[in-house]
Amino acid sequence: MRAGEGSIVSSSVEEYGLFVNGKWVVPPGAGRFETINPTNREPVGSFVAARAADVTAAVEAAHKAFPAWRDLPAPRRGQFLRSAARILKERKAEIGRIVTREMGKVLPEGLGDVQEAIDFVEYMDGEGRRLLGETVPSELTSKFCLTVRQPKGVVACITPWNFPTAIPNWKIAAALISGNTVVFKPASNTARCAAEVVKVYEDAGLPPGVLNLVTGAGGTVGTALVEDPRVRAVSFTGGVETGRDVYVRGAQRLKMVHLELGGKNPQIVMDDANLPLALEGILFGAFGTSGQRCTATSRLILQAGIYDRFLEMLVRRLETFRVGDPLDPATDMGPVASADQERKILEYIEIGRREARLVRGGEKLTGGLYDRGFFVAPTIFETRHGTRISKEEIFGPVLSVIKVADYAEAVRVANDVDYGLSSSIYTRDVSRAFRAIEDLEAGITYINAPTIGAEIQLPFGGIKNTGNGGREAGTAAIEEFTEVKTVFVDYSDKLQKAQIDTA
Ligand code: UN1
Repeated sequence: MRAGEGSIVSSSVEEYGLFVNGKWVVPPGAGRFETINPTNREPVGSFVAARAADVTAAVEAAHKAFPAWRDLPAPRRGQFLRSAARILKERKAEIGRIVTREMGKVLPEGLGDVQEAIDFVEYMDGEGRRLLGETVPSELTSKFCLTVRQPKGVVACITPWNFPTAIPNWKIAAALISGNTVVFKPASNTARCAAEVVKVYEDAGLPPGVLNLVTGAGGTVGTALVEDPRVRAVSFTGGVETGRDVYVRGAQRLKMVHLELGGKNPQIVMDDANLPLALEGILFGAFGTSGQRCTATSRLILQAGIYDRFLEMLVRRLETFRVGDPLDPATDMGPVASADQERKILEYIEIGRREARLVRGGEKLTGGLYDRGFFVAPTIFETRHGTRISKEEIFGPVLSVIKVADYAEAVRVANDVDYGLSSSIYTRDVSRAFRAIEDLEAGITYINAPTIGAEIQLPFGGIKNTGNGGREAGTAAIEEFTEVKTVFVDYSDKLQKAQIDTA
C-alpha cells in the first residue's frame, strides 16, 4: 500500500495492516509480528496479529459484499481478474524478488511463482465466460434439464509459505470468478507476499469487501475463520496436522473443506532410463525450492542394474551444485524458509543418521553467508524402504535413495506411504510407462519428468493423506468453489410426472 493509505512506514521495517472492506486497517491495540529474510534474518515486514474480533469484522465485510458480487455476471467479474493479471505482469520482477527475499527460493523460482499466479488468474478470467454446467435430455416432452453453477458465499482461503503468490491466487482467483467473496489468511512467514497479492487486487479495482486479508496465528485467525457460520467453504493448503484440525472443525459445522496436504513423492528410475535426463530430473525435483514443495521428490527408487552408476552420477553432480544467496544467478539452491523448517529438517537428518547410510550432506551449512541464514546441505541417504526418513514427509532437501529389483517392487515401494500427491517414472519402455500411470497411487504421475512443475490448466491434488478428494487448478478449481444447481423447466403447460407418466 502507498504511504498515507494505511501503511505506516517506520525507519526500520515497513508496517502493514489488515485489508478489510477495501481499506488497510490497524485495529487498535492489536499486536504485531515480523517476517524475516531466511538468507540473512533481516526483517521484511511487520504485520498485524489479528484477533478473533478482527476476523469477524473481515467475514462481516465479505458477507455484506457477497450479494452484489454474486449478481455481477461472471465475464464482468473476469475483468477484475484481467486487470489483476496485467498488474502482476507489470510487477513480476519486483514481486518475484520479494518472494525470494521473504521465502528464500532462488530468483528464477521466485519469478516462476509469480508467473504461475499470472497464468492462473488469466485462465480464470477465461473460465468466467464458461462456468460450465450440463444440459441433458428429459424423459418427458416439452421439458428442459440443465445444471448451473452458483457461488457458495463467503469462503476462507488459508495458504502456505512455499508458493506465497501462486497458491493464494489459485484459490482467490477461482473463488472470485465463481462469485464468492473471500477472507484470505496466509502463512505468517510470508505475509509480505500476501500483502502484495492483495495490493494487486486492490489496484485492479475490486469492490470493497470482495477480498479481505487477515494475518496472524493459525490457532487464532484460522480457527475463528473456520468456525464462523457465515464462512461456507474453506480451502486449505498446508500440513497434515493443521489440515485435519481444519477438516474436523469444518465437519462439525457441515462445511465444505478442501485440503491440499503433504507428499512423499517418488521418482523411479528403471534400468532402461535415459540416465542423464533422470539425473537432471532428480536434481530439480529433490532440491528445487530446497525440497519445500508438496510435490518435491523425497524418494529416489532405483532399479538394481543402474543403482551404483546412477548414485555415483548424482553424488558427482552435487559437487558442483551451489547453495547460497538465492538472488545470485549462480546459485542452485537457497536457504530453507525459516528457523522452524531448519530445525525440523535437521531433526530428520539426525533420525536418518541412525537408521540409514548418509551418502552426502547431512548438516547445517556454516561460515560466511551461511551463518546468517538457514542453510542445509543437499542431503542424500541410502536406505531400505520402511525407515522413517523413507516414509515421513520432511519438506526439505533430504533425499532417500532406495534400491529395488524390478518394476513390481518399485511400484510396491512407491505406493507404500501415507501420501499420494505426485510420482514420476523414467523409462524408455512405453508399455511400462502406461502401466505406471495405472499403478502409481498418486494424484499426479509424470513420465520422464520430475515430480514437480504441474501446469495450472490441469487438476492438482492427491489421494490418501494428501487431501480429501478434491482438486485445485484446472476446471476442478471451479468445482471447489461452486454449488451445482439442477434446473427443470417444464413448458408443456400440464402436470407431467417423472417416473410415472413415462412408465
Ligand atoms: C505445492 O508445492 O504445494 O507442481 C505446489 C508444482 C508447482 C506447484 C506446487 N506448480 O511443483
